[in-house]
Amino acid sequence: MGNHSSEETQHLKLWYRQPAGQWSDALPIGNGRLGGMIFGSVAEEKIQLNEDSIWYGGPKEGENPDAPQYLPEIRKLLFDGDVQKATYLARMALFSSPKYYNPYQPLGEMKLFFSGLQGEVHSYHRELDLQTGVARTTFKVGDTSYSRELFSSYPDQIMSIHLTCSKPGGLTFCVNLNRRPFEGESYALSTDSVVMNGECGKDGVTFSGILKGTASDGVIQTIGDFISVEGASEVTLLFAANSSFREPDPKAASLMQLQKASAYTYSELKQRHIEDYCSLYQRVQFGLSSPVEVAASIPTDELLKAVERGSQEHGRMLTELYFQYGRYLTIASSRPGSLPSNLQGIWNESFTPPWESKYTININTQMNYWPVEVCGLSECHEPLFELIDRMRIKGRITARTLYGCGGFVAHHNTNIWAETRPEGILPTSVIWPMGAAWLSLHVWEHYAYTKDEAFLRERAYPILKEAAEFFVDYLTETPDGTWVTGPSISPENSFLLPNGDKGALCMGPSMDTQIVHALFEACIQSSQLLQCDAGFRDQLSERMGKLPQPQIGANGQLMEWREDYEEVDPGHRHISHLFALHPGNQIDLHATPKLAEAAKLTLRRRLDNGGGHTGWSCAWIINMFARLGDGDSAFAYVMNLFEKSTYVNLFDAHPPFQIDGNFGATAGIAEMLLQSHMGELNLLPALPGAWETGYIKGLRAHGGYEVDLTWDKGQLTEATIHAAWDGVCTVRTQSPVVVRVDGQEIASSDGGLLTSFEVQKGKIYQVVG
Ligand code: FUC
Repeated sequence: MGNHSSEETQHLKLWYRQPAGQWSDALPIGNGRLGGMIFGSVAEEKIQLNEDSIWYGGPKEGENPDAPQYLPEIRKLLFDGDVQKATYLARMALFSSPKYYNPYQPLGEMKLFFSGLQGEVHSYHRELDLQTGVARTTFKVGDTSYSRELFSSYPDQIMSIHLTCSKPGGLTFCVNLNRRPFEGESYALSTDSVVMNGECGKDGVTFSGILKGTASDGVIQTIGDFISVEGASEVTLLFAANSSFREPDPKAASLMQLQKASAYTYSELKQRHIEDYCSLYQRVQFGLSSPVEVAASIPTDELLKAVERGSQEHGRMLTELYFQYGRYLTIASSRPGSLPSNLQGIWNESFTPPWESKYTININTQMNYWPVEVCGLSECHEPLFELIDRMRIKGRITARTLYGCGGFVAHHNTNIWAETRPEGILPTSVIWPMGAAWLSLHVWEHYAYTKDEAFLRERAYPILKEAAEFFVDYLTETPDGTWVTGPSISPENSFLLPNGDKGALCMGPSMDTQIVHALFEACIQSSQLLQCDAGFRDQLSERMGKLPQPQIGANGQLMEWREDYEEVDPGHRHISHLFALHPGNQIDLHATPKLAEAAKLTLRRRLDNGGGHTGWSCAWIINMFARLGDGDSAFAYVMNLFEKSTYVNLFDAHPPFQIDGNFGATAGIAEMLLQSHMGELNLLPALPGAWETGYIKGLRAHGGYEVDLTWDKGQLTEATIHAAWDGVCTVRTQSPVVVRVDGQEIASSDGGLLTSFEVQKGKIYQVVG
């Protein structure tokens, strides 16, 4: 995988000619744990700060103790069609107390007040360089140049701000840390450091952030709770923050990190950051033949405006940038040792953020992790696995208390404490026992991409097995002999009953059955690979045979529920019953064409009724069209996302900001170019007409493959497949190909579209169109 030269990648920056006017213009940096939003203001700079473990309040239990008593009655009412009464009872007997989780909150703000920056500012430029993970603000006052460089370092666990001025001694400013509301204290810790200590409510975490300054010359001292710098030419500020979630003494931990980081010069710290960041970021390169110099010359807000006006050429430039930005945001919000990225990644300015900025696990958290494997960021999946492992502990209690079942269960939300009880008050979302099952499929996906057998044995299989154990106990037999979930819902839609009543609670919504199917399948395959648990495997196979099959309804659509109900909102943002199409694989264009046709109609029906209006919903639709092999429609929704659901800093708009759309669309773009979920490498499965010429290098696929693709005039010119294991590789192409290794032809598709060939670990295979 060749590294592309800086001329070829100079356009991979978000940049602007003015400071951020509002939060969604500011630029995000992060090391998985410690995040900043940089405004780039000249005289009064603000960096809004986050640390991933700053959540309000402590862990809680709240499962409804009356659930087991009323569960059979609720199920019976649902089987009898009395949805209203079942819902009435479920609200009292199944919903939790307390009803809500507490929010993820900001750590605070760092503010810099500059003196002597009067005069006209010109040559202003602020940027985030995706090639290095470094943000920069530069400008001139008169003929003096100022520069500020910022990054959040994973190897050194600190945020660094480096300020320079072309005029010797030209930097005079003060800087402090603040938070509002603030239960805590801030004060000078020493002559060059200030500290902010705080706490997050009853049983919540305590935290400590420390800022330390170093100046090349001039005077540095503390005044009040400020660091004051007078007449310096070059200043480095290092910021560390920790909470009691990980560190028993957050202040000592922050001091220790600062002490270690201070042993390096600024340029060493920067080098260490760039090396670490590039080791992940540089694995994938992507180009759609945009003229690089032109792309580099257009500020990001203007690029977005050009796309909003419908320019496809600008759309291609933005697609390249947006795709790599999605990868950047993954690296910046999810690294081993951090929490998984939440509804806002790690970037949140509000003490009462939308949906508490938590983990919503009926689509959103899963979507955050769709791009990681295929986009070469497998390690960034780890925080999610760590959360799932912790959810097993609470999830066992929820399974037993609420349903009298073994295994572990979670509902549609979780939080820093890995809680699993039903959360919220809306009957359209609360009672949905599928959160753990869906999340568990991520460990299986990680195995599919890496073929890491130790991971399968030690991490993945125990999670999959325990998730499946719940359903062995929990599924209920219907009068027609199939086994279903319930009470549950189809997130977060409701249906119309023949008598005109509305309902959401039901038995056996289609999505649930599809998730159980995928979970049992993963568990069966894992136990075969590991040669263990034959008895349990047979039990799962037997149950799997009795799960309801996907049904086609009166409108030719896939049925969302067991009955062919009308939807209350036919354009609903969730298209849950297409789980089997994406991210599942029970429905496939080639393997199950009739169901794929029904899936297409289902999608069309949703869209004709206004679907896809939230950022994440639009992003899911890109992936679904990609699975249906419809590149032009997938492309239309990429453009739709840019036009309707993208802020100036390219954050996804639900609205407001929700990061899932960034990640979902990044995955969708990859899905248009490479798919491997059916055990074959499907090359350019949904290439849109608008992406006539291009390349992508370093994508990963099931089976441990690394794949580079180039295409021209809409046709594959060459695919390079790096095999990580011995085996048989099957490629699916849009037209016949030949396969070569070491210059020798070893296979050809003989006019067909599937080509199989033996591969050896470490060898590189050329597939030529
Ligand atoms: C689900 C979605 C909403 C939102 C929220 C965080 O409830 O239906 O659109 O994304 O999660």
